[in-house]
Amino acid sequence: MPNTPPTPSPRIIQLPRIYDPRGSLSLVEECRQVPFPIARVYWIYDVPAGEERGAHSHRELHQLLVAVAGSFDIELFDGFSTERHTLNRPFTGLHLQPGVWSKMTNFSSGCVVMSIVSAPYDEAEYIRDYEEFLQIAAANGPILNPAKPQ
Ligand code: T46
Repeated sequence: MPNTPPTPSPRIIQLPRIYDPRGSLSLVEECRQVPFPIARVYWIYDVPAGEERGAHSHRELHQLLVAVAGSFDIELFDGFSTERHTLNRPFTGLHLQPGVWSKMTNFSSGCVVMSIVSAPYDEAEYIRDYEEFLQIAAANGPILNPAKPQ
């Protein structure tokens, strides 16, 4: 069996890293590393051990998630396929698209998740009901692997 490396996910975005003897610096710029206009930034921290976050989807919102400290796991589901990622580098972002159900688990102690997003906060934009999500997902069609036969 050939030892082929996994295909890199198009959702994983490597950010610039600038290092020198004083330490490292990473950055994001609108419409460059972040493939959408930036309207808001929020961050998640002090997550108790074993706690889960997310478990919802968005109608229109694009996000770039970065574990700026520590690590967490995220599971993505578009109604057709599932993808799992571990974010554990302050120079690696995950592009979370609208129409994808995401669940975040396994937060390490001291984890800080920064999320750069495309619109101001609007609760009406969330899909928190799983049955509603499944209906919308069926109508949307595959998002994570659009070329995969249904
Ligand atoms: C997402 C995942 C990855 C606000 O008032 N303004 C904000 O900008 C945000 C993000 C949240 N809130 C309020 C809404 C809730 O009353 O903060 C409370 C906690 O939000 P939520 O339960 O949605 O948190 P998470 O961690 O489950 O989800 C968050 C984002 O809300 C969501 O967009 O995709 O992180």
